[in-house]
Amino acid sequence: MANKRALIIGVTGQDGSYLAELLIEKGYELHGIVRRASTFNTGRIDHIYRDPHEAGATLKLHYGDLADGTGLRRIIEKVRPHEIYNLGAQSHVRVSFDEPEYTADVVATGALRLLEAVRDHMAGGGEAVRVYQAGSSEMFGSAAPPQSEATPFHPRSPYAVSKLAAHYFAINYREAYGMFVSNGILFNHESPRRGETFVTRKITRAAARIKLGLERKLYLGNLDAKRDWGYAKDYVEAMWLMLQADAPDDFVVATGESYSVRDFLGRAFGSLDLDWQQYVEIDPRYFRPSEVDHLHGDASKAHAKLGWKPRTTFDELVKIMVNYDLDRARRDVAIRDARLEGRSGSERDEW
Ligand code: NAP
Ligand code: G4F
Repeated sequence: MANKRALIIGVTGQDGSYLAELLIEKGYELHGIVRRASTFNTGRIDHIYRDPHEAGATLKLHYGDLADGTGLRRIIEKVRPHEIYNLGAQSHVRVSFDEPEYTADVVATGALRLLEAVRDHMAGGGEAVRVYQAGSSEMFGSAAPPQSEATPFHPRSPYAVSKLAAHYFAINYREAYGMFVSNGILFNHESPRRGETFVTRKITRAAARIKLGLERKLYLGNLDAKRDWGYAKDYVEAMWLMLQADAPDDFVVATGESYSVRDFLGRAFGSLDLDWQQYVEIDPRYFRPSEVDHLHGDASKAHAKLGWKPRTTFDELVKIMVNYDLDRARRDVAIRDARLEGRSGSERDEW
């Protein structure tokens, strides 16, 4: 493994950060693509990043964007990766209804830009590159559960349509050019690093803050939707396994259990001895123009061919997330109290 180089697009995201930890542990020379932002956006990988001037730096970062094909090509020429994990995306389904063109550009055309860059790199004499394409259970949309690799797709959002285009670009580049491109069709996976506007993290964060008196209400949309929720740390192992297989293929990655948003609320608030019904209100702005009602994956192919299985149960996942958010909320309370120290009574009331 000593000389294997990997490039992660989307290294600053939830999955990118767990995959980075896994690949470093496996001894890869690891490179990541970071989007330019006006503030630091590397919070999820700060713990593994070292200043490149320091000895032993294991993760090298490059500015790049899936909207910028030329930049992607330059990075690939420079890094000469053996494996590329394309995790970059505008990944929020509700937002994709507000920004459909941008979502399609980054998610669908971005994947195409990457495949073209890899194709040209190899045609120009570069070593063979294996590509992982981050597909989504959203592509199944309204298809009846349980969903497997054999289930016909019926996407229900601009995000899902874009992911499906990327999925078929990957298959086409496999068939047309013999490239090693594997599609992971991952069902929802969560963690304490999940973005705060996805429903699970929104719930665990709010439950913890309500418990400590930092917030009073949580506004949500459709509580009836059912999802097959797993733990992100388990799922990045499946990504890696796909690129170690003898041949490229498509794999569903899921737990095989599904729960409603209402179930998640009950577990998260219940674990803090709170009754969620006293705190949750419905705000129609969180409804989607077209919803995905029920995702429930069948990952038997990944189990049989990759030896992959989820390790973390639904209850363990909820507990991991609630405990993390409770610690964060305690820290916020401590910071608030430190600020209040020394203020007069009326100043405290204003705060
Ligand atoms: P995430 O936390 O939203 O991370 C997305 C990553 O993509 C971030 O690093 C983000 O950078 C980066 N990115 C956004 N726009 C980009 C652009 N134009 N060019 C390059 N990078 C860009 O998502 P995640 O949950 O880790 O998911 C990883 C991938 O799997 C995504 O493609 C997602 O659509 C897909 N997926 C996720 C799930 C799930 O349940 N988590 C399930 C199925 C599929 P910033 O940090 O700067 O925003
Ligand atoms: O947490 P969500 O926003 O995740 P969603 O839409 O299932 O998408 C996630 O999983 C996909 C895999 O299937 C990924 F491809 C995608 O990138 C992303 O990671 O919403 C889950 C459910 C939905 O049915 C939504 O309508 O929760 C419902 N929901 C109810 N109230 C809410 C809310 N979702 C959000 N984000 N915010 C709410 O207030």
